[in-house]
Amino acid sequence: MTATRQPRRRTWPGAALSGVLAAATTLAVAQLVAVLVAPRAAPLVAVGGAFIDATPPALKDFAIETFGTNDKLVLLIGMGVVIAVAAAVAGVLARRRFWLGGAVVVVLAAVGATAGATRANAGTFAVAPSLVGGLVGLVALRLLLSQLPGGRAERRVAAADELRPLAGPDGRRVRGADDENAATDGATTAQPVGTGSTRRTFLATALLTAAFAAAAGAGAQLLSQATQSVEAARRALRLPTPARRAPALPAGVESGVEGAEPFVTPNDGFYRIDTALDIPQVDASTWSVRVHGMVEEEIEISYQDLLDADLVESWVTLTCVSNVVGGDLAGNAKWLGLPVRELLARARPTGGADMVLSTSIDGFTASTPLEALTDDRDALLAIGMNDEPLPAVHGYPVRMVVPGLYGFVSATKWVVDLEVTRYSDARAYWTDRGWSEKGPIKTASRIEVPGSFARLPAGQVAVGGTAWAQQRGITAVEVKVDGGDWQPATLADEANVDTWRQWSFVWDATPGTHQLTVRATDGTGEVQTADRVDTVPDGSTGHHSVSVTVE
Ligand SMILES: Nc1nc2c(c(=O)[nH]1)N[C@H]1C(S)=C(S)[C@@H](COP(=O)(O)O)O[C@H]1N2
Ligand SMILES: [Mo]
Repeated sequence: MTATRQPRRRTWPGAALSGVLAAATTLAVAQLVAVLVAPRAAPLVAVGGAFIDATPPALKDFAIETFGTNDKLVLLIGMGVVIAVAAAVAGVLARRRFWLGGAVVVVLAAVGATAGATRANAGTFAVAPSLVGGLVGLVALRLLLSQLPGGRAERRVAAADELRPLAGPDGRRVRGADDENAATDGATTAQPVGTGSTRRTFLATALLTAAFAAAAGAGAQLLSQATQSVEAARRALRLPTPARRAPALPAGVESGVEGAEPFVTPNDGFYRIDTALDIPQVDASTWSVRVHGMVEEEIEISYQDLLDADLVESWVTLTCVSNVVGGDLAGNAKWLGLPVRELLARARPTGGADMVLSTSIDGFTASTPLEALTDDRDALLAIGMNDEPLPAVHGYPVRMVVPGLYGFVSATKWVVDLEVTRYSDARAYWTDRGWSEKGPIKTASRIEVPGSFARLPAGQVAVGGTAWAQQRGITAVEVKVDGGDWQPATLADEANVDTWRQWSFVWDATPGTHQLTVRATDGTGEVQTADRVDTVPDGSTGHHSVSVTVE
């Protein structure tokens, strides 16, 4: 035969691009629908949330240790990459058999819908974002592929041409549908094919689809901002004057070592750890918390009840159980709230109860020993943080703060329910994921200055850091240089036993590489253990060291 074959045109990049654009359209439309009818059921957020809930403790711990407070961003980026790859594959598959690629989209949409419907407090329309998004995505995929050179529209034209001259030389009719080269194979001479669809029309369609997805995404963003009345209400709030103010901080709570962490952690620099991919938007005017379970009297109080109550202010250092030795998952703030013991005194727990299971609006739960909520420590149902209403990420409108316990067993943000119960009857979120059911804070100390691997001039060097043992207080800190003796550090003033305590140490540094190690003694006289223990299941132990080079 004399036919000059056209160079085989590669269509997979266009097909892959079609898949990715269809996925972007799906997500953007789903986002828009979510803002309108089911804010917590946007597929990325719902699937990501379900993923977080299903994450084994070791992986969660790894994520926190590796990415810290960026772990959620990393998860979202990871999901984005996975979806993009799946979408590209779906595009290429759909190019050959539409239902193959369509099936990928359908499966992804089903996963999104299932996740949306099974999140805590999922609304009636929780499946809508993923379903509508998936449908629109399928249409976009079909449309894009039809415009792909060598695609459906072109093949139709080619098929029409084919009727006239040409069966193949062997008389075989070329089946257009799934053959990349249907058009060229069908032609006996090289002729421009694809009058119905050129690279240009495909690109135009792709651009239009991208613009549509971007518009839907932007629309969702704008709409959600317009409906974020919660943040506006939060900003307009004026906190009431406390019935009991926190004592003024002693003048010497800071060690004065340059570069050390501040004694009071500013709200925007406060560590954030939670399982919430999207920050719950809780309307304070409809918020309430219910105290029930093993109580003589059920109680429900509103935000206004809290504003009207005798609130107390208290300095408390919050610490995460996932904090590694020397880590920074700890922060110190002035909290304003109602002592939980006052609520419980009204509810009157019945005999045998030993735990309060607090539940967040997003389903997170914590198991706090009843005793820690009824003794005289300032366990608070908090509404204020450093003279501001709680920031949304830190639990607005109301969270728990319990001195002496790690956050995972006590510090429930966006709290809506307190059930008085027994450890033998109920389990908390992390208890089901390999962590302990109780979490008293272990004595910890860290060197903040100098930093690890710092290079320093010889001579007097200011060493400084922080130590904490909430509820017990810190009574001594010691520093060791290399293998030498423990030497006493100077303690900064103590605010109270529930806050961390700064310390400083003047080191006469000599040239060479040195290791500085710190340890603390708590108010019971117990010296911080050197035994290195991992964070799982109930908090790390071990001494913090830094290596420095003195020149
Ligand atoms: N609703 C909710 N509250 C939560 C969590 C959570 O995942 N969800 N995490 C807890 C953990 S593990 C810690 S350490 C503290 C952290 O509080 P912060 O983010 O305000 O620092 O919140 C606690 N409260
Ligand atoms: Mo935590």
